[in-house]
Amino acid sequence: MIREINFDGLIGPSHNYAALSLGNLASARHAGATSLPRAAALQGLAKMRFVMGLGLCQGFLLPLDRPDAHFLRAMGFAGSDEAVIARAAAADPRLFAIACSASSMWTANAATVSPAADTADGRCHISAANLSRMAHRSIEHGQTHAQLSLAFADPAFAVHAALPAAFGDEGAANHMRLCSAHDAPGVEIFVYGEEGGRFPARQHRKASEAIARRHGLAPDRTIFAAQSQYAIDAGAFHNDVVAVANGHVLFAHEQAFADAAALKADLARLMPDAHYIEVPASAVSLADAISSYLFNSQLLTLPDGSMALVLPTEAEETPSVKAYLATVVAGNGPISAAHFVDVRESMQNGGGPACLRLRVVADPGQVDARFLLDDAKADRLERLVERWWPECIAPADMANPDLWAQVKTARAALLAEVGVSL
Ligand code: SUG
Repeated sequence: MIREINFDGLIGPSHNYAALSLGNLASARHAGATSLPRAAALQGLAKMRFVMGLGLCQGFLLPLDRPDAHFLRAMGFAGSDEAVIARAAAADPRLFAIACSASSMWTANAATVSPAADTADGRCHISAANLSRMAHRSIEHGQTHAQLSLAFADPAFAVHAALPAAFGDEGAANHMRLCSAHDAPGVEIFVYGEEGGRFPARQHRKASEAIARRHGLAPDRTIFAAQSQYAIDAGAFHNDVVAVANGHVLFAHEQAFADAAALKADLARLMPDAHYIEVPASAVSLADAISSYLFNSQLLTLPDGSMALVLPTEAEETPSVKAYLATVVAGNGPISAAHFVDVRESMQNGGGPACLRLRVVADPGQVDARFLLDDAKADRLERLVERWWPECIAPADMANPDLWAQVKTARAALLAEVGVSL
């Protein structure tokens, strides 16, 4: 049966705070902080369990090989992997941090997914994202593409390599889909940024257009909408920081889009029963929306047909957001529950519940079962994380070769447990 499967990024053992993402305020604020990779991965697994517990299908993607010795070799360091790592760590700590990032945990940036019901050839199309605007993220797509090709090897899927780097593409974080049911044809909305503001605009309109073309989407069911410069300048480095869609609902901040009126009109024309829930700045300021990650929540259709939000605990701790959510849940609108999960380690790098998952609408029977989760596997993964993941990484640890040996061993143990070689 076709259903929505959330593929969360299993948080890798190299998770650290290196302030690598210009325009991502949480990442900048945690420069120099000590990370807790073991706690981070356990928080991520607890979220996956929670969503499974709501009766939904859950998958996961594996962390990439870090430090990335191929990248360091390309940057001129020579020798064995150990030598390359030691030399880069000593010569250029900032460059080395790029090679170490666990940023592939945010699988909303791994790819853009167009379900089979939307595409010309009736296959589910998945395009790895080039993430070319941030150096540490631009080195993800090769390994990500290889992993997606393995997980979605069935002919029901068409997995594409990333677009040329000249056109920044950040994957599903800048893509929304509205539909009457997950397996019915939908309206796909591609949200892009325009240069000229305080921070880099990460999603290029031409990249969005290329994805829509290669996925074979019908032009009359596809919308391209610009992010508001105001939102990017305020720290909405991806659209999913200020908007989220599911089923016939689009939940967005009033200041998310350059031309919200045009988006509403397009949507009303293409999907008359769409429900646009716009949160006014008078109820929740853009600053509160961004610091709490109200919109970086998972908006889920539960097995009984109702809709629930899975939000970060930071949303509950922000008075304006808490008050707003109480009215949403109490009202007669489509969202009837709000649940809070602790993903603080990821949040401190600007990644909320929605960043940590890639939605794929498909028949779970056509997905490689090694990438699907059940309670027994979650138990095993938790034991493995407890055993192998470093407890903490402080800035001074980044030059310690023993840490990187442990990180490599931890990932190897995970791949062996899951039975995947990548
Ligand atoms: O690309 N943070 C990520 C957060 C990605 C959030 N994803 C979505 N919104 N979908 C980013 O900015 C910080 C890494 C560091 O600073 O160490 C980082 O890459």
